[in-house]
Amino acid sequence: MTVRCDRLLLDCTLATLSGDSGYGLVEHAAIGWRGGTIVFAGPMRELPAEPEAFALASESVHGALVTPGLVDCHTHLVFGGERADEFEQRLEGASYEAIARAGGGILSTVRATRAASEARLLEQSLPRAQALLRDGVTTVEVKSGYGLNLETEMKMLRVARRIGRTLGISVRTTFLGLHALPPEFADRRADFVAAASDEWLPAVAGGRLADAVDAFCEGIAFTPEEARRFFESARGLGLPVKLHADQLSNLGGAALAAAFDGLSADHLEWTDEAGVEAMARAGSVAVLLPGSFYALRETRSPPIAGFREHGVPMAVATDLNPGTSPLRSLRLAMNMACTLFGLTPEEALRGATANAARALGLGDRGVLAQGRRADLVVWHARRPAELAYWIGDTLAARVFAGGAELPA
Ligand code: DI6
Ligand code: FE
Repeated sequence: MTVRCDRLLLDCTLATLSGDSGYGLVEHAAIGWRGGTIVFAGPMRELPAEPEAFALASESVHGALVTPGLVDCHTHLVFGGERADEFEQRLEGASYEAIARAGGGILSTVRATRAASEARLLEQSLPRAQALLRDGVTTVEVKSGYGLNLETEMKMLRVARRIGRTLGISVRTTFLGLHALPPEFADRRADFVAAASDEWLPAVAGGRLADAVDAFCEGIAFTPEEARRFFESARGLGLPVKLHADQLSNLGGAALAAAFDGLSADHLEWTDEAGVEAMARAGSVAVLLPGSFYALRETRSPPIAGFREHGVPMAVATDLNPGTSPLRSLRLAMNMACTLFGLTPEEALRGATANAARALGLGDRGVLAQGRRADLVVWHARRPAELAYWIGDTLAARVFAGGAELPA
């Protein structure tokens, strides 16, 4: 019996990313889907019928590269205002930590985010998600963390979900409950951690507003013990954890995330061998964020060789945020991961597709194969390495999410 597709693309150069390594390249390929699900991805000669009999609509893409829709698995793209003033201060020599300790940094964005109405926050945040989509991102993770009170955290998470519905892309939300200590809790750290863990987290989970939780474990933020307290509450509610770990110093964050079977540990510039081994045992994904490494002019690279050696899957994300990574292009993050961290273009593409999906706990996407979601991109490119190679501008020709073509 012939399976019929709604849409069939012919003459594709497919990078399926299926299998554990390699691009999964198939030349002279076709990909077809019905509803939101792929029903065929393979060589044209293996199509079970003539295209006209097999699909309601078929067309050639003339050899263009087709990949899974990109997945940006770590962003903070919902926020009020911007921090170009801090960019200027850093160029004059102020450090990120010094600006944060003086009440700027994250707290300055908290003030702007609290002050913004929900409609205004959506209006400010939507173009950032649109920029990602325009260059091939069909799934994006968005963290809260600029509210630091329940009302504003929930407002951020609702705005994130609305962005997904408005643009037709998938949005996964993460409750970043421990990001910074707000002024009303100054000198009351334990009370803040208790409120975030025992009151706000259950409320967010009860409202089904978060798919995971996250914390910022760092000298200028929260200790491993505080993060552990928060994670225990998340575990009790059945929510998976992610962690901003070992970005500016080694506090053992990677091992902490692994101890909670974390979906991922992110940043990881200072992660040591024990942290890498713990992640390998737990199956946690190493999310690399070269945008903040670049913007802060960091010099210590994450332990890429160790991740490779121990088989820790690596993902690449933008960390799109107003302070340390005002980066609105996942492809540029892929380029930076190659140039700054030494990833191969193949690792960068796997890191923005299959491994990024894994960092979000999503088993239905990130590769092109029968049964997976029909999230895919047709590129103005023929070789997969071009995606990490070209710098600036967009390269996506057509973007399909859940089988539907999205307006450019
Ligand atoms: N790590 C980061 O890179 C961002 N948050 C975090 O926990 C920075 C957020 C900001 O500076 O606004
Ligand atoms: Fe971040």
